[in-house]
This record gives sequence, structure tokens and C-alpha cells, in this order.
Amino acid sequence: MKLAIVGVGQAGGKILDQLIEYDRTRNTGFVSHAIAVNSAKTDLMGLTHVPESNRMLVGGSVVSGHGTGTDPEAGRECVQEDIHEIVDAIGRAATSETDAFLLIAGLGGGTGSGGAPVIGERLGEIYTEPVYGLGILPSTDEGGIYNRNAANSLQRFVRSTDSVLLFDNGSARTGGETLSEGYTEINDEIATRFGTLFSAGELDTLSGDVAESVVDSSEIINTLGSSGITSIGYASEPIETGNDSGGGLLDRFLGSDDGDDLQSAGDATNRITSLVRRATLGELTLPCNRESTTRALLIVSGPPDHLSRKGIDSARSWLETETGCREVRAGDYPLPDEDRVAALVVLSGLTDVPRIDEIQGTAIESEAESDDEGEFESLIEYGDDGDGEE
Ligand SMILES: Nc1nc2c(ncn2[C@@H]2O[C@H](COP(=O)(O)OP(=O)(O)OP(=O)(O)O)[C@@H](O)[C@H]2O)c(=O)[nH]1
Ligand SMILES: [Mg+2]
Repeated sequence: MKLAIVGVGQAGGKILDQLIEYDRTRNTGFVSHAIAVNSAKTDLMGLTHVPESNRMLVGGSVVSGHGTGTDPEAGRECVQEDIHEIVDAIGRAATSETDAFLLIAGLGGGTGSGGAPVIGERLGEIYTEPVYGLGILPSTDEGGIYNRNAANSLQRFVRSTDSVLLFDNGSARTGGETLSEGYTEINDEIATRFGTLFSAGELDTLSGDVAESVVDSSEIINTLGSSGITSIGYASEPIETGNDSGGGLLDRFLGSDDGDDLQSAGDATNRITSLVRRATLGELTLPCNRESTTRALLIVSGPPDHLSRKGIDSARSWLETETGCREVRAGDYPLPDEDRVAALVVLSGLTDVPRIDEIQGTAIESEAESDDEGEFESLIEYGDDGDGEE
């Protein structure tokens, strides 16, 4: 699908940069427009792929180009001050081809945390296309202020967008020695998962012989829904070279795996079901109770002859049982030049996320410790029903 993407703050800008790189390397074209918004001049200068003309320094009269220093209220003011310029820039970017907007921000800091929801609100008022958020949660050990910022901002981000896709820095495993090496790895992981999702929906512009099973942008939009929180699982496996008879074509055209390729057709099916299990039960971008999923989407990518229809169908039924969710979509994403098969699992409309309860708890604690009488919005409502009964 075609996205107009706005990266807000440092993490937002860096992740946007990484998504552009992913998009270019694979020639997928889901990033139709990219804008970086920040109150810190040096952060904007540090970007690589966002065109210089699309880097917007905001809040000059609030923080003079120096960033907010982890103050979401200042971040909110910075973005508010220049909201007309931001919306104009997005307006120049958005075309009739734009399927959705995506706002990216680290929720523990100041500029992205306070600013991204302001942009979300405005876009929601102006456009009928969905507005999505990609939010980065601070890891637990980042401390009270980050957690408190994230708790407040998440609430506003959820309200001002159609779905917030979350990535928890704390659950990411990295081998990096320093924080910034860690971020490079984490951002790579983020780009792979979210890049796969959004580029899968971009293939609908190609008309191929396998088009009816290919995931299109409307399936992604229907899965993400119009409110709530989304988490993503992913697993991939290299294809052995020298054995390219995966059986998917047989499945697809004959509707069975009869014939000479019986063995390898079975292999392709088994590979898919095991990848989907790994993607679902392994590390998610946001750890959650999988049974609290309201809508799910399964995407299997790889060379067309490895995309066994039978494998995808049986993986879909498994996912239905595993999540207890009755709205599970599934499709494939053919990548002829790829040497891996990958499964991406989207769990949307989540209602049970321990990490959010924890963030909220830390936020309330630090609120109690501080003297100021800020009006902390005590309940983070993110489930679809939102009546918060307990
Ligand atoms: N995944 C990831 N997280 C990051 C990255 N950089 C910062 N973060 C996280 O984002 C939060 C801080 O947000 P920043 O984006 O640095 O803050 P900001 O929006 O620039 O706001 P200021 O406070 O005004 O600088 C922290 O919770 C960090 O863990 C990054 O490159 N990748
Ligand atoms: Mg910053």
C-alpha cells in the first residue's frame, strides 16, 4: 500500500530513514512520501534518506532548535506551533494514490511523544484515509519518566489514530555493545517487520497470475481496524539452493499436491505451517496475550513456487484456533528474487497487553511521587470495547 509517512522526533526520524532504505533496497515503493519533523536541528541533520527538503524543524520559539529534553508537553507545543506548515507539507505529499498515513514516534521522549498525537488529530479531521501510528515503547529500565511519558502519550496516540502498531524496545534482543549499536539492530528489525507488512499490500498494483491469493491493501486496512493496538510476529527461513520445486504452483493450479512433486509439495506446506507457528509464538513486537486478538492477518512471502496454498490455509486454521479469533485473514506476497520464505502475523485490536498495564503502573507511581497536580489520565483504554470493566 502507498503510505505518506511522518517521522516525529529522533526515534521517529531514524526509523523512517530505515524504512526508506528497506523500501529502496527491495524496490517495493510503499513509501510514497516521507517527512521528518523534529524540534532538534542536529537530529534532522543526522538523517540519511529523508530528502533534506522534507526535514522540518519545528517549535523554534519554544526550544530554539535544541529538542525538548524528554518533555512531551514542550513537544506538543513545538508541533502545535508549526502544525499548519506540517499539514501543508503532508498535503503536498498526499495524492489520490495514498492509501494511508503513518506517524512514527518514540513514546518515551518529548518531541515525538507529545507531537505525534497532535498531527494524528489534524490528519484525522482532514482525510478519510486511515491514520496509523507506529509507536516505540521505552524499555523498563529506561526509568519512570520515560514510562510516564509513554503512558500519557499512548493514550493520546490511540485516540488520535486508527490503529497504533507498537514495538517494545524492552522485548527486543540485541547483541549490540552500546545503546546506539543496539538501536541499529532494533531499527533493522522494525524495518523488516513493518516494511514487510506495508509492502505486501503494495503488490496489488501488479496483476499477476496468482493475484487472487495476494494480500492487498484493503485486507491490511480491515485487519488494523479503526481503533486499538497491534502487535506483529515474524519468522523466516532460507530456501536450500538447488531445490526450487516447492510445490506451491502445483497446489495452486491443480488444487492438490498429487504428482511427482509430492515430497517437496509436502515440504513447502510443512515449512509454512512451522514458520507461522514460530512467528506467532516467538518474539512479538509487543508481547501480549494472543487470545485477546480481535482481528488477525497472516502473510507468507517468498518465491511463488514456495507459497503453498495448502500450507497457508492450514496455517490460517491453526492461527484461528491459537488466538481464538474468528476474523483471520491470510494471503501471500510473492517475491520472485527472494531466497527466503517468511511468515508475518498481525494481531490487531488487542485487549490484554501486560506491558501496557506495567507502563501505566509505573506512570501512576511516578505521578504519586511528584508534587505537581498534572491530570494523569488514569486508564489507558486500548481495547475495542473500551469499557474497561474489571
Ligand atoms: N527503537 C528505537 N528507539 C529509540 C531510538 N532512539 C530513541 N529511541 C527511544 O525513544 C525514546 C526517546 O525518544 P526520542 O525519539 O529520542 O525523543 P524525541 O522525540 O526526539 O524527543 P526529545 O525528548 O525532544 O529529544 C526512548 O524511549 C528511546 O528508547 C531508535 O533509534 N530506535
Ligand atoms: Mg530528540
